[in-house]
Amino acid sequence: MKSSDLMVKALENEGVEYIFGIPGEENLDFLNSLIGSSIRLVLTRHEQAAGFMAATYGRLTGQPGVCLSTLGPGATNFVTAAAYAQLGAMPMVMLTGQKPIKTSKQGRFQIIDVVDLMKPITKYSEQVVDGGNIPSMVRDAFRIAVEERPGAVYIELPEDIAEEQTEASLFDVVGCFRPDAASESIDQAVAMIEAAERPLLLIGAGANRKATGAALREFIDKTGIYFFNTQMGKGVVDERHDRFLGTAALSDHDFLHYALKRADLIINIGHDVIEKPPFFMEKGGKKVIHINFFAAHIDDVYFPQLNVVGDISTSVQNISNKISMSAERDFSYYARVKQEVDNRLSTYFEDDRFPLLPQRLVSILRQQLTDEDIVTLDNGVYKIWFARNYKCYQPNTLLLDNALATMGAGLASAMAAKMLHPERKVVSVNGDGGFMMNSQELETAVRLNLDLVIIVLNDSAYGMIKWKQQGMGFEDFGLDYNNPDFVKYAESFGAEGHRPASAADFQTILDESLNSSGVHLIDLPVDYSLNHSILNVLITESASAL
Ligand SMILES: Cc1ncc(C[n+]2csc(CCOP(=O)(O)OP(=O)(O)O)c2C)c(N)n1
Ligand SMILES: [Mg+2]
Repeated sequence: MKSSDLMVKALENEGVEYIFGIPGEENLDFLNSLIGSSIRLVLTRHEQAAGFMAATYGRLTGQPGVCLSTLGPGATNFVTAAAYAQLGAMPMVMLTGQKPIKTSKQGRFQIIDVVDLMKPITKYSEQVVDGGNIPSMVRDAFRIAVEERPGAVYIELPEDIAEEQTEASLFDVVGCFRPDAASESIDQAVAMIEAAERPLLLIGAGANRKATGAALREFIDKTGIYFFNTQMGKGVVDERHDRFLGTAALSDHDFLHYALKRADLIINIGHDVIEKPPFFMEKGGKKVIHINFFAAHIDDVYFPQLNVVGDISTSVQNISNKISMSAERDFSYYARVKQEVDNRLSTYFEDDRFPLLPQRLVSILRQQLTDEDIVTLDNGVYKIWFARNYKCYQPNTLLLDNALATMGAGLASAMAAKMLHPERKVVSVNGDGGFMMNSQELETAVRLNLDLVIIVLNDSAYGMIKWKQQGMGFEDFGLDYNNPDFVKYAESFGAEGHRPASAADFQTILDESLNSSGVHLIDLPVDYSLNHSILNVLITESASAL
């Protein structure tokens, strides 16, 4: 068999459904081998978007998403997506071509050492030097990509190897059960929780990777312990729960941080320090139990006293079964924090000023979407408003990146989410800056016949950095730009463009867009004038007074 045929068979063997990417001349044998395959090739208009789509596929399914590019320039365009998958713990396999490795025909034209380039930002980076190695390399790459902590892997298939014949045959895909935590660690966790006076539960990204919600809910209901989450841990437990304290979106001085100051123990489920830390440990301060698939990575701000390493859901179940919260605990401070947070989060939910406040956008979306519908975010200051104010009712229904926190991934992640969940509504919320970084994918979305609503928050600026600039007392400088006419821009791709003129108008347009087919872009003027006064000033003042 031709080695490129074997590569396609090996990917089919792994259950691959889609390959996202842009082939180059060096992938032409592989491309030809894809003819007649069950794998669907999804062409994008930039490799970065293909990488983001593959990573999101991995994030939502737990199985690696696969992306393809040519050598040199195509491969370098994967770099940001590789970092996104690697930091965000999303299983992803990148496959690129390379010039022939046995004989050189074109000198060093387009050749860079991609295997070395990818090493620091992947879990595995190798070149295929013989077609006979394809079965073991592919099997191993997929195993490594999904193994906790999941991430990006890279395989380079040079064009002379791709066209070679090979006798090799595939290996069966043999899964494995995740090990359970040792019972000693469960006993120690139970003892620490029982001895704590004001424990708090934190839910992080790791808890969103596997089904852990039911076990966690049972634990919370049984113990009455209050919980909060990180941005990537949103939705694991329904945020309408009466013990939910909120999402850690700001770095400090939010209500949550004051609640955290009172806690003597944090039970940390699935958070690791790659996601922006929701709290900082101090020597001699509160204790932390780290419950995750792997032991804690130690950092100056994170050095837990106990590791409970194993399947998260089973660990939580086992702790629930053994724990008895017999002593009376005074959770009244947490109850007050919850009351205050809930009141404040909804302050501007009905405010109809236009341009629209981000708080109002959050409330309109929450009203118009069902429990399962998905919102994806790019990176900008609205991410803080969504993380704090948008309540998730189900896991992975607010997809945001709080690990690499790159701009430009929002639209691609929405496209992948819609492909995987055609029955759900998907809304992609972007800043005008982040949207323009990969807006060419409007063509891909239209070509794929996706039903998508894309909201572009128009402030003609890199608003997030403006907000930071103001917070640091600097002069307003250097962050404004002009936008294209987004309505015409959308229309030129064959999408529908809308420009609301009032809050009511926006609600009508959103409703109509959600309930009709095709790609809808809504150019939404946004009012960021309260960002500084609320996020930097008001919250700090009122939270410290509580
Ligand atoms: C690729 C990349 N470049 C730069 C940044 C730094 N950065 C973070 S948010 C931001 C501005 C975002 O502007 P926009 O998308 O318009 O959102 P806004 O905050 O204005 O709503 C910048 C430059 C980043 N996170 N990623
Ligand atoms: Mg902006």
